[in-house]
Amino acid sequence: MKVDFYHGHGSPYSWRVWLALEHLKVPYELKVLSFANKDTTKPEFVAINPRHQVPTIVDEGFALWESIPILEYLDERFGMDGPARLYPGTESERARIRLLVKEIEGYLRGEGVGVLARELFFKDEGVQPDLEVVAKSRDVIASELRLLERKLKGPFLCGEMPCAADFVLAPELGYVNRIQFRKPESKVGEVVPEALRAWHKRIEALPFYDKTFPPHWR
Ligand SMILES: N[C@@H](CCC(=O)N[C@@H](CS)C(=O)NCC(=O)O)C(=O)O
Repeated sequence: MKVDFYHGHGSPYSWRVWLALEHLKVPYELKVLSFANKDTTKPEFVAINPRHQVPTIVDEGFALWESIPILEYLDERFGMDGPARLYPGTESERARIRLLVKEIEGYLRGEGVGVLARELFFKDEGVQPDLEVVAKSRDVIASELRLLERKLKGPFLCGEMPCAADFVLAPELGYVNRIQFRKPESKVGEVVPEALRAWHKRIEALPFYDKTFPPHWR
C-alpha cells in the first residue's frame, strides 16, 4: 500500500520529506496541493491535518504532519530493513544527526533563510524590505553555513550516503540560490562556503533530486 504524501511546491519542509521518501525508496502517491488555490485550507485536507500544513503523510490510515517527526517515522517504518537509512549508525551517530537537524531547523532556517525569504518575498505589496533585517539574516546564514561546512564527514553530513540532516539542509541551499537569483542585490549566494557548494552539487546529482525541484522555480 502506498503512502499518501501531501506536498506543496516550494515548501522547504515538504521538500525535505520528498527527498527522504525517494532516498528510502518508499512507495508513495504524490498529492500536490496548490497554495495559490488555498488547497491546504479546504475541508477535505483539514479533515486529515487540522493544522492544514504540508508536508502531511497518510500511511495505512495513520496521518502524520510536521516534517521532522515524519522523517523519524519514515526511517523507523521503512529504513530499518530497506536499502537506505535517514538516521544511520550507532546511538551517538544518530543523536548527532538529530542535533544537526535541530540546529539547521532552529538557526539556519529559523533565524536565517526563513527570515530573509520573508523579508524579501512575502511582505505586503509596496512595503520595502528592512535592510537591517536583510543584513542580519544574511550574517546568520553565513555563520551557520560555516559551522555546517565543518560537519561534513566525507561527501555528505554523515559520511558516504546522505542522511536526514542532508535532506533538511538541501532545501535551505535551494532557497539561498533562489533568493540570489531573484534578489541578486541581497548577495546571499556569496556567503555559501566552497565545501558546501560542492556538497550541494552532489545533492543535485542524486537521481531523484530533479523531480523534487519546485517546477515554478525553473
Ligand atoms: N513546522 C512545519 C512547517 C510546515 C509549514 O509551515 N507548511 C506551510 C508551507 S511552507 C503550509 O503548509 N502552509 C499552508 C497553510 O498554513 O495553510 C513542518 O516542519 O512541517
